[in-house]
Amino acid sequence: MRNSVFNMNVFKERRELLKQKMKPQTGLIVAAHPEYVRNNDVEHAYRPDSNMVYLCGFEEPESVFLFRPGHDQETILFVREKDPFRETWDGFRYGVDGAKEEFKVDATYSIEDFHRVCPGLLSDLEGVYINLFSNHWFDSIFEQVYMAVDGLRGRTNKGKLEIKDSRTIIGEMRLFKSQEEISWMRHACEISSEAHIELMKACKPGMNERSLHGLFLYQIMARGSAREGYGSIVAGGDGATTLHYVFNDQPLKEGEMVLIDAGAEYRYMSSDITRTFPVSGKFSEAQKRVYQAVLDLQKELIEMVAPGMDRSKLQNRCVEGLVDIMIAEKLLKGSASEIIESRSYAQFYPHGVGHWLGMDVHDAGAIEVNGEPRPFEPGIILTIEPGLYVSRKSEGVPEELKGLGIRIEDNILVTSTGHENMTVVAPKEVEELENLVGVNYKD
Ligand SMILES: [Mn+2]
Repeated sequence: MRNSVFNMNVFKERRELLKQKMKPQTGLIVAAHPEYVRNNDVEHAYRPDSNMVYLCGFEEPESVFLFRPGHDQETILFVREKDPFRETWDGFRYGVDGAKEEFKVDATYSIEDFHRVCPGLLSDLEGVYINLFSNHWFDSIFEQVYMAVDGLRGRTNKGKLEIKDSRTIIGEMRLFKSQEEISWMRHACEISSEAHIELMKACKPGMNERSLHGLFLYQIMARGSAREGYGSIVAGGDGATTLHYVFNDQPLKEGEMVLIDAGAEYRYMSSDITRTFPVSGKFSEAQKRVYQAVLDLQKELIEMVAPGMDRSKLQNRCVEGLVDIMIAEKLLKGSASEIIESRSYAQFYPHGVGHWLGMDVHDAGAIEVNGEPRPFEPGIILTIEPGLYVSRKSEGVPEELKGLGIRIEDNILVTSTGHENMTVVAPKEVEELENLVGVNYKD
């Protein structure tokens, strides 16, 4: 037997809120996504679907949760059956009875019976919220159910079961974090920040990027994190100018900077921190000048975060600030307005100022409402991450800036009075970094 890390009241409260957002006479389905083969008979480590975990906390593959407000059986889980043979190999399964007991739902069935049982549970509804076309396993089992529902309704003069998008309605909920979710995120941010500090202390020229990645995993897992929230980026020198650098396998060189974009997941809340610092612990003049300019801008952007602010205003200020740096550093010629108009800045800054943060690193929730940028409200968590990237291949740029990639990223909670920087523990000032980097090797 395994016990869930969650108190089941969390899911009950979330479902009560969801109920108020659903149209009358509708149901909602979330499904586990499938396992993926890594090689031969080995699968990739399984990380459950965020919406599935959000609404019922069930973490096994081959499971479906059905929510039918107003019915006697309101909460229903379809799960894998107990299987002593498979459990000997792959580990514990709750099974039909265990899932009902532990996850406090009204009814559970074997997933093998989904196509037989589910049609009857949907046939009297007007519509169902569902996420189709992103989960081939679920799409294939739902197709049969949908046809069977049609058959049942044909005899009752009911029209077709209306299909609605579940991601929108759940995304609206996930965007606003509860006090408990904020406390889990705070923990994810704290342990990630502490891990970044340990990486700074352990960094030295000649070390491989992979060593720092491994150290990050050790530091967060030793602090209770289940896994990284996304594939960590450890990119020395020119590697940092590739935005989603995935190789993490090059030696770190004296004189270069290293960019580390890594965050821990705790209770399914993911932190997302980026720090950039000199491999040797000492900034060159050019590195220091550009870094300080990006840092000043990042701090200014964080100060702007408050209720009523929106991502579009932050993005505009971010672009303006970075374009000023690009002109001062002779990366681009011309006036700021021409550069912004032509978007020529995008070769050195091709991404956004930040994104929602939560169970997914790029979290659910619309960034626009009725065609307008969504004003920030308390309980939203977002990243602020300006960056400047000068590839070695860039032409017509100062030699001293070639191969320089800088991004500084913090995780910001919108509060009723302004904001809270949840990753403030991770150092980013020039002097702090110079004092910390490589300190493990100093007497
Ligand atoms: Mn990010």
